[in-house]
Amino acid sequence: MNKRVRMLQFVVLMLILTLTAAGCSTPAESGNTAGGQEGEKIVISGLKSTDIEVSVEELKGLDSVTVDATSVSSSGEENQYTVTGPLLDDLLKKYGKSQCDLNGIRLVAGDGYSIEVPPEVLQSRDLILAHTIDGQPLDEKTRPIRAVVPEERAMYWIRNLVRIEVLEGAPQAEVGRVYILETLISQAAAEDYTYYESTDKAVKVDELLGLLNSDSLPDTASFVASDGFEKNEQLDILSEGYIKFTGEDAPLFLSPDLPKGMHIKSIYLCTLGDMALVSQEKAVEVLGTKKAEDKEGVSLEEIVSQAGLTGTDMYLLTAADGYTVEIMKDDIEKGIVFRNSKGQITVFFEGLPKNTQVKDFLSIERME
Ligand SMILES: Nc1nc2c(c(=O)[nH]1)N[C@H]1C(S)=C(S)[C@@H](COP(=O)(O)O)O[C@H]1N2
Ligand SMILES: [Mo]
Repeated sequence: MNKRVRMLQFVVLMLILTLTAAGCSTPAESGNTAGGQEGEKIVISGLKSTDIEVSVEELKGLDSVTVDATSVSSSGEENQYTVTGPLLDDLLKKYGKSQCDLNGIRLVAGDGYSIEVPPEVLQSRDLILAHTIDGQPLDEKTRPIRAVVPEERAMYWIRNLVRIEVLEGAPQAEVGRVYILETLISQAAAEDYTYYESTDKAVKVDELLGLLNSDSLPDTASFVASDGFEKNEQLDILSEGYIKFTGEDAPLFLSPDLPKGMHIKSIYLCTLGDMALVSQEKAVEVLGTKKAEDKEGVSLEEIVSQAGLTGTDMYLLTAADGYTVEIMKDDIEKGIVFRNSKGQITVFFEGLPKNTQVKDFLSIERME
């Protein structure tokens, strides 16, 4: 009985396959992998003055490598794959470029996922433009190409790769002002945000950026999470999302419109051109605390140096209500940053006059 049912299923399946194949207008040409779709291509921008289109056919014609690679997701889940495809570097060579000379690339998928691959990764790893995985053509959500970067986390292994943007590599600006993320967030309108089963509080990134009142925001922001994870993201993408500041993984960048893989968990540091944002709460986790009189908090000196704000004789500290205090370089080490009983992030200087204490501590900047 069971056998006959399966036989019947097989016959029906074959019939469907035959009919579907017969319905196709153009017969597959030789050399076209079964299941491959005609006209599949990727676009490369930033290499020449105009975009370059590279067909999957063309990629299959290049020398290819086949390697066993393990992908590791952000949650630690591991998957083994045997991937086949040309190296990005071999493709670049056709245009007189080399992967290790690039200042970064952005891989863009058709499903809204995208990720920047930094120069350090480009210099030390192979990037395979996989057209075949485990001996099979790619499935619907993975084609036309999956980028595979063996030894690097799966966030770079982008499925449904449709575009490679060669980036210019923005010159690294020196940080001149450091904001405390919690105080900045307290100045924005909090909204309820339901994430999985819990409803937490979130603010719009766009509103936060507005509070920075900078007339020259960069194109990209660099993040460091409290577990050491690093990632760059485009401001255009960030502007569409939220920072969830309560509950699981906070401070968490997320957006209802973005694939989950683009969320950034436990943000410790965010650098935006000549500005840096630091989470006091994550700084406590990363740097630990010290005591000054009856207060316990993170060393201001350490925050300033982690954010890259150095080399000045005088600093200006600003509170959310506009209160300011000037502090000499040598006194910075006396400062600790803590959350007071009212929940305000506060900076306190051991041994300095009481009016140097700044409640709702918003920022510290270099004074010229
Ligand atoms: N197109 C596309 N590619 C993607 C993603 C995505 O959402 N869309 N997620 C990335 C992330 S964050 C991870 S961890 C891996 C998951 O890959 P796996 O299914 O092979 O484990 O795919 C990466 N590639
Ligand atoms: Mo991921």
